[in-house]
Amino acid sequence: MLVLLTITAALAGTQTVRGHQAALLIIDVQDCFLPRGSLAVSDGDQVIPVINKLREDFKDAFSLVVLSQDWHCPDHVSFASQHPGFNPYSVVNLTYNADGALCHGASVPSNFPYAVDCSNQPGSKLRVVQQTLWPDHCIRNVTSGGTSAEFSPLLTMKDSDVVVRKGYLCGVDSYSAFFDNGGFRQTELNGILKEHNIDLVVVTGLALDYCVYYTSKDAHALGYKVLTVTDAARGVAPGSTEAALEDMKNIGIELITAADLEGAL
Ligand code: VGL
Ligand code: ZN
Repeated sequence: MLVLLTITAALAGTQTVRGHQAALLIIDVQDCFLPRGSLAVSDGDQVIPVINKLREDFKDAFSLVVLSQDWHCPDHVSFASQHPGFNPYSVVNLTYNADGALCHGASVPSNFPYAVDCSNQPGSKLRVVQQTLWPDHCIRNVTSGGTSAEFSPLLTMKDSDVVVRKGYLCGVDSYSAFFDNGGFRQTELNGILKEHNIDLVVVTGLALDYCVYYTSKDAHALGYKVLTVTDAARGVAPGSTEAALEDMKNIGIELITAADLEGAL
């Protein structure tokens, strides 16, 4: 009897999200993606109050809050500025060797830093990855101006939050907070979620058609239940945002609004 009472008391102040161990993932809510940022997402700042309210309303339900941070070298391979003759938003093919090193190629001239000569490697060992070229953005340790990688000062942050950086290798991009775009290496995110016995992730942030999309997809592929909160996210472009939403829905990722999640309590 006493045992039962104790358990009931311990559970009284604890919420869950639909009975799961839940983590809130806040993707890339950084100055570079916000108004005045060098890769500003339209209305990107409107996600901030929605995310702040979610974490406040669910503070007993999220056992973990993770913020991802796009964290690029000043001469990152995803920057159009590094590819002479190519403009932002054009798409190039990047080739990687079996070790995940960037190879010299059409848009990667021989003087490109940190690229290697792969001409003596068998083609079967090489991997081609499509890369959209972006304006310079989210440069590591830059704390002011358009390319600042800082989190928005308006975003609620707590000491217990975990920050996961991505895109920090100069020669490969990383949209997902789990893996780089070539699938060569993973961040610490999956390990952290496992340590906390998380089985459900609620995904929010920027940009809906890139980092939110690929993070949601990888989380789903890794076996997590995934709820992506559409009004706590914004896309870079309408066409790719529609396509991302459609793909997530087809895969079995649940697209919800913040109000739907409130209804789950
Ligand atoms: C992102 C493009 C380039 C994102 C990051 O956070 O969605 N998009 N780098
Ligand atoms: Zn980036």
